[in-house]
Amino acid sequence: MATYAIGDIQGCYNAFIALLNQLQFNPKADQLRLVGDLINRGGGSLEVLRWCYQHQSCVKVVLGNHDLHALAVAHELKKAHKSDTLHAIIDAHDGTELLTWLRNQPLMLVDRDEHQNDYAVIHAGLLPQWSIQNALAYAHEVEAALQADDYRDFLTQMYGNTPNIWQDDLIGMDRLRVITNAMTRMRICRAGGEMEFAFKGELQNVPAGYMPWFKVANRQSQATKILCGHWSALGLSQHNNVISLDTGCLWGGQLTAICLETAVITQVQHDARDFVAKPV
Ligand SMILES: [Mn+2]
Repeated sequence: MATYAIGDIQGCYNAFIALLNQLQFNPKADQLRLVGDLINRGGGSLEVLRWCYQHQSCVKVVLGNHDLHALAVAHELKKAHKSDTLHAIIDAHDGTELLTWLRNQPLMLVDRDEHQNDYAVIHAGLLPQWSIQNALAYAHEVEAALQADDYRDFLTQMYGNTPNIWQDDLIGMDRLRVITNAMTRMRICRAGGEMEFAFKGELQNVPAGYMPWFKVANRQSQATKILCGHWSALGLSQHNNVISLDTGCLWGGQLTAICLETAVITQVQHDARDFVAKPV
């Protein structure tokens, strides 16, 4: 029995299956944790989503920015980007069922591996002021909005970069947007937790005054192992008790898994069949 966490798949279904084969993943005995951005940009988004839906007994996922974007596009609340590959899901006979399942997934997981060690999973990051327990409660606030009857209002208003800093007394959509942006989009912030969203580059090019979110001194969540993705230019990174697993499979890199019980890393190369030809 083993628990594996896998980085951003983004619709790279062939690479995903190759990685499961490499792991000799056994759905009856092993467990999988996916760090979000299951779909979009890669050509196999529908197949990845179906696999997760059909393997709910052995896989838990958290939502990434591309997963939330897919929900907004599917409900015609946001226009698709040129590089989006969501039509196959939206047009599928089981598309509504799959997207309803996706909308009911969490933003954050806190769980215990087979060796009884606690770990947390998020797509992007946690703000320095947030303890694991507080962050989990904040994630639940967004999940409640996603699962409410008026979830379309949330999907419409979640876009935007402000406010860029947390305050305990934030209310309404401002509060939900800060939580969503930190957990699904943040890569870097200032020491005080002010987020910046434009930077997507490599570690050595982080703008002055900013740092990776996991390197902020006295981060309140630092005692818990955290698994995340989202920052492909960072590559596989294990610092400050944070394991970042997005190794840019979609961009010609690898898809990466870590076994939580043994810390063994397994990687497969991207599969060109997952890439969608650019429109001429
Ligand atoms: Mn992402």
